[in-house]
Amino acid sequence: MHGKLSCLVVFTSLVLYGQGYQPFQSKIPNGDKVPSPCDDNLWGGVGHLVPGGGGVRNSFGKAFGNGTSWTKDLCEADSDGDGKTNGEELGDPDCTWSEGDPAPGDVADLSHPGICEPTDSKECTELNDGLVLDGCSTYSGATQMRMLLSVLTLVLAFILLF
Ligand SMILES: [Ca+2]
Repeated sequence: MHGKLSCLVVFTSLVLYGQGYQPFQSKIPNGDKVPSPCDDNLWGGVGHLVPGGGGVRNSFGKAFGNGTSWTKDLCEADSDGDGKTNGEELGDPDCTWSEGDPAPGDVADLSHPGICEPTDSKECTELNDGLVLDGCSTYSGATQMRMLLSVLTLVLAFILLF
């Protein structure tokens, strides 16, 4: 009885931790390969202020909206204001990609569509307005809260088990 309940709790915890951005990654070109301007890691939650996704959205996330698709308008827009269109940043400069197509472009040429780069330029410092600072501090905000919830759930599962 306790075993089944614990499994359910662990499963729910993992689902909660994993959700947030993954359903959206497949809706934009190279959605799971967007580099972080802060380090060598990927920025999984492309539309969010923190790399792990969840919480407040960045300019690209706001433009993307809720569950919409990769439209020509979104592709041609420059959401972060750095002079490159969202399509150029995500490897689809001609805006020909559709959900389900193979990932376009060269991974090495990708950049973040919701963060003005180079981040240390004067214009980008203003445009990003603290965004990069938030994102570059590890486990801030929503990510930290979700990790805490997962750990608490796991602890509860072990208490129930033993
Ligand atoms: Ca841009």
